[in-house]
Amino acid sequence: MRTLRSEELFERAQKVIPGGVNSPVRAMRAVGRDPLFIDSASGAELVDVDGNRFIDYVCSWGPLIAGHAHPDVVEAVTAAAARGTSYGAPTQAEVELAEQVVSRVPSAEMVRLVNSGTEATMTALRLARAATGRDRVLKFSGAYHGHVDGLLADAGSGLATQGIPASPGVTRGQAADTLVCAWNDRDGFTKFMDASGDELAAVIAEPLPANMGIVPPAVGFLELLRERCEDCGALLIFDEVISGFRVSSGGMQTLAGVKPDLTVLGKVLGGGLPLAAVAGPAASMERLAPAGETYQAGTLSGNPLATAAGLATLGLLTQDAYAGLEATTTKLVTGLKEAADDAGVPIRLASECGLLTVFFSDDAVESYEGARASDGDAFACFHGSMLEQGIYLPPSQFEAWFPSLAHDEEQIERTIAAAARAFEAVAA
Ligand code: KE4
Repeated sequence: MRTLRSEELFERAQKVIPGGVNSPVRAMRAVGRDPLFIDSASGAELVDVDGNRFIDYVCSWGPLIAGHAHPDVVEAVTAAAARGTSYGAPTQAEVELAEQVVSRVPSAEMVRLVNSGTEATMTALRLARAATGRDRVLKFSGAYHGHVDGLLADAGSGLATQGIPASPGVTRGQAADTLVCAWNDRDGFTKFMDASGDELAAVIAEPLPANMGIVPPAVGFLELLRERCEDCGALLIFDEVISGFRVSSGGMQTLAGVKPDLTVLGKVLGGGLPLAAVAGPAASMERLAPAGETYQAGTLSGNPLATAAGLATLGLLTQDAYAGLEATTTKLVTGLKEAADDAGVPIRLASECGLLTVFFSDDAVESYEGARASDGDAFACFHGSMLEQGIYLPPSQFEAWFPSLAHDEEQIERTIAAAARAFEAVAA
């Protein structure tokens, strides 16, 4: 079958798939262009259906920390597939993967594997409500925890406010149990917890927010969440779907030295196949059926292909690998800052090992409000210039670049050289 061109495929796709894509951000609407259809990828490189080659910094939005089509991952998945793709029965690989999570993630004594980050956060909330007998949860504006109805809630006006539906189809009742507080707002969070903390089943946070761009926690903020949840009996849930196994082997909770009550994991854990997880102390996790009464299930949960990809990926994440990823991230951040300075373009850079965001802003970005104040036109201009130069960046200011173990010296240098020209285009 002849491979069609992106624009032909997109035209066809829009007739049979809403918006022509199976996940909104892929449509590239935020940067005012149509999506590229990808034909293949290897290492740090993507090839689109028109044969254009790109250095990839989306990497499937985080899962491909070892790069595309890593031989170890391909071999593991191929071998697993040859033995059967799904049994609907327990397998050794699920036990081994759960043991790997327990050995890496400080808060994990037990693990339930599911198929997506959304399923994992939904399960974590249900566990917290079952454990506390309380209904309400608090999230932070700008954080994304998957498309769980109750978490698609926007902040109203003011401080920690009752959630309002952030999407048609989410009922006021579903949003009403979600409170929304500004990220890094110590006073707002403290005031709310003083007044109503004992009504909360959980506080859920990305300990290193990456869905408003990277907006690190202010010094002491994660400790404040921990302390106040302890005081009021709410569970602290860290959504480490992005930061887990990326910023360090034990995720952000290891870097920050703050242990949550439940951890949500995904992306890297599945190595590019559908796999996510909820992890936590046995006392909490054994509430899940069939050990306990809290129901949760999934036909393909822990399936052999995804667990094979996950085990192969985790096997590549040695301390040397993290040191290399850290070095790559630092080289990128340093080069991008210099290139922007040379072009006279004001940016703010936020990063941790394995991820970074370039905000087109002259002010510090410490909250979602700050991220939204960034210059979207400058971002779109930069993104377009980088794409033209063969650099494939996340098509949204509110996402992160995901360098991988596969990004080599030459590709980093090429990226920085392209950025110098792209910043010049922004400045023009
Ligand atoms: P999924 O249901 O998409 O597997 O995971 C949801 C999720 C949960 N928690 C965090 C912190 C997440 O970042 C995500 C999903 N991340 C987005 C990108 N920021 C996925 C990309 C997409 O939606 O297409």
